[in-house]
Amino acid sequence: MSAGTKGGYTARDIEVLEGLEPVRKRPSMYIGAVDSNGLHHLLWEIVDNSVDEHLAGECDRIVVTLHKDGCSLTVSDNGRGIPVDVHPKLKRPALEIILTTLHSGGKFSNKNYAHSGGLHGVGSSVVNALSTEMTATVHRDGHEWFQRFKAGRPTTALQKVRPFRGRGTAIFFRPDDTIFRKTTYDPAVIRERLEDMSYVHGGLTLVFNDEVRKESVEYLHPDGLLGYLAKLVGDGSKKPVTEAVFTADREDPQGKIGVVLRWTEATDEEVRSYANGIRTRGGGTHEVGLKSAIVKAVKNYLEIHNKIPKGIQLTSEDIREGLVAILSVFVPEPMFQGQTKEKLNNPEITAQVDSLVRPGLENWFNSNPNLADAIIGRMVLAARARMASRDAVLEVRRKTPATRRSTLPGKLFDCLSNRPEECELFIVEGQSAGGTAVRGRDGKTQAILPLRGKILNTESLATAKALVNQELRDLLESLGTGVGERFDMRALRYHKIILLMDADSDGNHIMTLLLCFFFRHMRELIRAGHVFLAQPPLYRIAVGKEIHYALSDADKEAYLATLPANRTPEIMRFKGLGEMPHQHLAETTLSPATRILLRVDIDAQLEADKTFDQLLGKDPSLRYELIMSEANLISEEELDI
Ligand code: 0RA
Repeated sequence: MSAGTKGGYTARDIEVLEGLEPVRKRPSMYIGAVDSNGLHHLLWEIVDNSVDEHLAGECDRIVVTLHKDGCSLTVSDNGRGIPVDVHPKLKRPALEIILTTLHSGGKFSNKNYAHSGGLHGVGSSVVNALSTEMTATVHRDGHEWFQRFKAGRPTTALQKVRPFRGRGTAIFFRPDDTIFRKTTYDPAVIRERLEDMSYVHGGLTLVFNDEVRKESVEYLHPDGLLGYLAKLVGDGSKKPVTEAVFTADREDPQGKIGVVLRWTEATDEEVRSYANGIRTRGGGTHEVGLKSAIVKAVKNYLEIHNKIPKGIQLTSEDIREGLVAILSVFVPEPMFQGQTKEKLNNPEITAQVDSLVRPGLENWFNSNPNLADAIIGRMVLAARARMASRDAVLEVRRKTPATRRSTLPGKLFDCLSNRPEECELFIVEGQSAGGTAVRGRDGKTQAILPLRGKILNTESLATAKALVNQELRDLLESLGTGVGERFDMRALRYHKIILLMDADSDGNHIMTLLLCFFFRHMRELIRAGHVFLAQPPLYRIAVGKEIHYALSDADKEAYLATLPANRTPEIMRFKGLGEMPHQHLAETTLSPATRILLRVDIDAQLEADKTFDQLLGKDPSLRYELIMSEANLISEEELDI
């Protein structure tokens, strides 16, 4: 930890803007939404303030504690402590002003690039406004200080509690359950974010105490991004092409950029980017700069050394295949874009990243020719594989009658409506199940796509190769969005895409392959909440006139146990969807009035990543076991009734 306080701070530096009523009136304007994301946003706002202290060189440890109730939290740090001196005009302590007004805090208005994402210091008062209770405990100026708040208003004055030698801040808050739909925090989400932060802010220790589950973890990675890359490549799922890692760093008044990368034998490309410490899953201008710098550096190197492979046109995709890269930038005023604010939109950063990475990478190649040759060999292989799969695609095209081309696939039973919001696509397995579904559906809004052939395991395939598979191509044509670079969510023809498979191991396998395809190649669909699992019943149990459907054996047993001894149930087991009377399928699984759908959700993305690797990666025995025990991708709370 570096010592010394940059520039004296006084309460005068705080520019007061307004009170907190607007925040309670329109919370979503400040935190995005009052859903689980918004709830977690509160925590990130508080943590970001502590991270700012770290970036100022004043704090090296942040502790997040989730209390027993599962919804209240304490965030503490060993920074300078929130200032407690009295504002000369407002005659109130700085701490109280910081936590009760929408302000631009003094330390944030000096255009210091070193602040984290969030709301640049307005954050903690927003959290206060949306909490039934908040307390601040500050160690500073030789004392412990304390103040309590309710819904953004002080309920005590700032108290000088006792003499105290250390320094730091602890903020406790309990989100307001009259504002949030659900106030319980997800420990997996918290852990993932804190772990990410520990890599991006190398040297900062982040601790998570989960008092609900009585668990505690500590994240510290002094070697920062390099450690992150080692983790991404080192778990055995990706074989590196060379041992060498390329790194580049720059820090100047305009910002800070860090890059680490290496090539692997994997057939996908994995770029993780961050802006001001926040993961930018949607990429953005910084990622564009990185990708184009890499491509240009490789092309320049090939040209200068006369190494352009003969008869092969290397595309950008070939060059970046197998690449694993981590990019972290800090900019003075980050602009985030997109529905989930996960895309960086600062135009100036593209050229800054490019000018760091391009010459650096060329240099790296020039001074390590053997390594450069190995990496280029990898790219040539990628190009060959691509050309082979393109030929395969053209082959299938030629066999398809011209009239069907670029229209909907012949086996799709489309619905009449062309309003995507109300349209649903059921993907079913096999012709007979397809027949049942077609008879049971509401033809106005429900379309059926029966899959007849095998679905390719696309876990480790580039998208172009995945689409050699006829079934996946039919699926894609039905959806209408296109894929990869050309993916366009606005063209989506159905807002609900529902996987309807038999409740047996084959059905599970197909479902997993489809989920894998969506996850690896059309992740936006899952993220936007368009992908669902249907839940067809396994049993129909009739007791007199009363009908009960059971989803599983356990479900059946549980129901039978509730029956009085004198009733004899009539139990029917559905062997498969194909053998189910279509009326039964309609009332249990298809009809929006009576069905229950599970929405597929990626809460902790890392977890999901791992699950698919395990499911569809190398080891087939592991795979089977996991499929049977079901991927943990499904949030049962997200019910659509
Ligand atoms: C305003 C000014 C200074 C520090 C902080 C706020 C501060 C805020 C938080 C929130 C959580 N932990 C925090 N630690 C510090 C600078 C104070 C100075 O110059 O001494």
